[in-house]
Amino acid sequence: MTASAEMRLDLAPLESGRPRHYRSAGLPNADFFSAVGLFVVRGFLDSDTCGRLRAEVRDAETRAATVKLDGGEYDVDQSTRSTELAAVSADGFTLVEERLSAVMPDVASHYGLELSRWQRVQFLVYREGDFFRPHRDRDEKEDAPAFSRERQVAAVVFLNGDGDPATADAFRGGALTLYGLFDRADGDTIGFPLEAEEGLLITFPTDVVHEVRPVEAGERKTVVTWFV
Ligand SMILES: O=C(O)CCC(=O)C(=O)O
Repeated sequence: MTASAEMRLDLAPLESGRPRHYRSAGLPNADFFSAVGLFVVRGFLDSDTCGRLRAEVRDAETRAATVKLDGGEYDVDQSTRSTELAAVSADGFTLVEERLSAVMPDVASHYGLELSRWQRVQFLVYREGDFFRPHRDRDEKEDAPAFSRERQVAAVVFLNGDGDPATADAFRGGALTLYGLFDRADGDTIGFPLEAEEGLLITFPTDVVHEVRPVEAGERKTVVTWFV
């Protein structure tokens, strides 16, 4: 990115008398993704809840998450997705689902969609080196599984954020990176990495290509689901 492009990213117009800052530690933050039209909520989960869910994920049994293979079937393929799914308690699910229920009407009205429910929530943990290569969350092909075809809006909640894992339950690297946010010929090739924050919810239409870049240090913990 050129220096002038960075300047444009960093400062918004002086609408309210002072600029909004779209970056803090070097990556575009929640304000930037909100400004380009996505529905985001800071503090969607409070810090105590995030701490409790992180502890559950840490202590839970985990198994490798699956991914859609070339033939259309779902299986583990760690060259495409290296991520673990954590089996947290029913209470853990309830904590997140109460918040999803409260926010669903706002997500629906933001994107002008009718949403009726969300799919089974997944608690994900990415350890050092883990990643999820660029993909879309919806497959519209007629022979695609119904669960994939029906997905309208993806939701990702961060249980921890970017930071120094030596001093906090945080991680480095592992940026959720979204492509095609701008309507220009090369838009699909330009990815914007999000600065992760504890408790942040980010949503995006399921045709948006996204990836999780390799985690460099620490453990990255997120909760994901899809509104349908
Ligand atoms: O963990 C994340 O930030 C996103 C996970 C993801 O891309 C997915 O489950 O489709």
